[in-house]
Amino acid sequence: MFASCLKWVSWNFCFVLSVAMASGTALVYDEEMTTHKLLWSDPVCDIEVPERLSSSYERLKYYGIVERCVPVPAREGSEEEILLVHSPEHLEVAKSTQTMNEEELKRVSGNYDAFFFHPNTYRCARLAVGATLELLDAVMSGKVCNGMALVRPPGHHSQRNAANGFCLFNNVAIAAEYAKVKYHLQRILIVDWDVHHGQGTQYIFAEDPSVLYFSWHRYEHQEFWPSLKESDYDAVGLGKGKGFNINLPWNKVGMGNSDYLAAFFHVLLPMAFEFDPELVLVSSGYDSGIGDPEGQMNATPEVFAHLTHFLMQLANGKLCVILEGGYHLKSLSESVCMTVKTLLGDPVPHITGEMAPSLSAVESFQNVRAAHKPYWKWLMHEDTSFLQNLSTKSLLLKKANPNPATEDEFKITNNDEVVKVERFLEMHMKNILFPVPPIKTATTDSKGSPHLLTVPVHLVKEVDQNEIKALVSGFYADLVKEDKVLLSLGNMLAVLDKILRKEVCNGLAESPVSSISGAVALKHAVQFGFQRVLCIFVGDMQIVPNTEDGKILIIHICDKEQSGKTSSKHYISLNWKEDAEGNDFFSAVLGFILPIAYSYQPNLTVIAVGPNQSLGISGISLLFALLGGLAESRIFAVIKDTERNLIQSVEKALLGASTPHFGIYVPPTQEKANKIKTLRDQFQQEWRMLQCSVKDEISRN
Ligand code: X5A
Ligand code: ZN
Repeated sequence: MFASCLKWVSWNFCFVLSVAMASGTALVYDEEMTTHKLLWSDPVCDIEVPERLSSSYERLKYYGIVERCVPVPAREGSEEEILLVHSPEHLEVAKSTQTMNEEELKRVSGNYDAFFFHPNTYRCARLAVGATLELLDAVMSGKVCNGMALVRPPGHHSQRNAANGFCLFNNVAIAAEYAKVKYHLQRILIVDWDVHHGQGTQYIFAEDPSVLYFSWHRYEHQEFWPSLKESDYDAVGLGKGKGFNINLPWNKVGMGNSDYLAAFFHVLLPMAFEFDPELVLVSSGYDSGIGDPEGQMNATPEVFAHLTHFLMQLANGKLCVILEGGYHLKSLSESVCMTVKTLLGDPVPHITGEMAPSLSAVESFQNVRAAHKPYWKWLMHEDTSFLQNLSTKSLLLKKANPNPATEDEFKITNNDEVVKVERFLEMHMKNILFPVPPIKTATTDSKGSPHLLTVPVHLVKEVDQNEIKALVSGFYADLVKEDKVLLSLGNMLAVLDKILRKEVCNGLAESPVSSISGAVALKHAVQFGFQRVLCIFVGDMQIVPNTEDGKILIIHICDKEQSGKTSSKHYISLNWKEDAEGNDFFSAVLGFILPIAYSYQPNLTVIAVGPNQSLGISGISLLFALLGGLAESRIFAVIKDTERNLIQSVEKALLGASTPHFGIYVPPTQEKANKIKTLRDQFQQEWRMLQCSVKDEISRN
């Protein structure tokens, strides 16, 4: 009976939107870049093979992704463009290799740490530069919103006057300089998620405050290549560039999805939002992914969908992803596909693995946060009193487990390992990929008032109120006496059902009684069979559903202390009143809400707003943007019907039609910073993604 009722309601009230992303995703690829190859035997360089490019592109074709992208042809970067970063001498050496024989090529290659020349290397490297700049132009001109360039040779190790680590010209660094000159950009963020430190990029921008460079990298207390002391967390930049170089060293191998996500929550994203870039460039190496012989990390391909999704919330969506490393062909190509799918606006797959960062990762977060405290407002109130002298790197933090397989042992098992991971990934991708609902967003409009992007729909009077009553009376019988309430609940359930049945990805219901609607929605989703429903409730809650069985997790954001209801693992109250001048909610979302949400791993997210909400449009938009990667992007908005502007803004965000503006960044006051810290301390044993410092461990040991 309920089902038929809902169906009936949905036919009448529910209308559905399918608007494509405003501007699309560029893909830059040129097969010629596969001609650069190693001509002699060299165990250091033999992993950088042409198949890295061709297998990535083949996989994109296999998933039908290529045809969904805007093809952008590569071109050769000009000498002038290369000279934006490199010395004339370096350019001349590179140019001179075009006519060399193998013996000469080998000799020149030997002048560098881990590089090989082929007669067509110079041409490929110029194509790599030009491909990157074409991508940048496509994004900056508004032809597309974002995009990826598949290039070889990679760039981030390359320095003003030297090739290094398979890199000849620094594609991403050239792009940043080019963007400064051509588009007068003043704030560019480079995110280097390659597993190696892009020391070339660090050197180039060390003194430049207009380029914020973030790199995480396998470090192992300086034992891992390129084994530089300046790859550690205390290299923060030089001169005017102090604070604009962020190094997050990984001191153990085996870092996984939760470590990478926690690094974004507790290190990169707060700085990135405070920096407020006009453009984001990704030095996109996938050697940080599972199976890679260089990285020895454990992150699975879908983590790159999440990372990409987060970066898409910056710089009004202007995001250019440029390939760097990645040497396990299957891991590389699946991860590339995850990245481009996300750029296209597809729902983000569920992240797998236990959501708890490792102790070693948390040590690194703590160190880099302490090192950057002088330069970033969001860290102003960071408690670093417990730290030993930062310049003498604590012995406590030194490698505890001297148990690495020897190089030889590793090489023997290497091939088995590659095949093992291939098989694992074959299964894994089948498990996490799911059919994208043909329609992105469902919504209703109880008033029939025109929306910016929606067609007005009027309520049909002949709704069978008794049927809706029967449905909701199972929940809160006394609240459904009014017809108006009843109708809005019927509407809400119609949209929710479309989401639960996976006919649409997300949805929005406006309601005169959003608090009741929210509560009914939670109950209904659980009854439908959803095991973990995350609810962010903004405003006064009239009904707090029972959360004891863990099937619902409520984070309640309200103005004043709720009387009677104390926080528990599954009901968390966050008293937060928005700042009048701008948005100071970043620290709460990144440092608290997001880590809890990822620890919980919901299969549905409900965001309910009103009445008396203590956040404005900017803060609420931030919630939608950052929580949108959870629950396969299954997100349901229930909003008080009088909030016209908010409804329009959320609708656009759900459709992916625009990146909402989050307002001027305001750092948290001491009081608010303390509030977050206290809550983190209170909940970090239960919701482990909250962990960003290890002082407890240190004092305990
Ligand atoms: C781009 C990149 C790695 C060089 C490793 C040399 N380079 N041992 O991943
Ligand atoms: Zn690398």
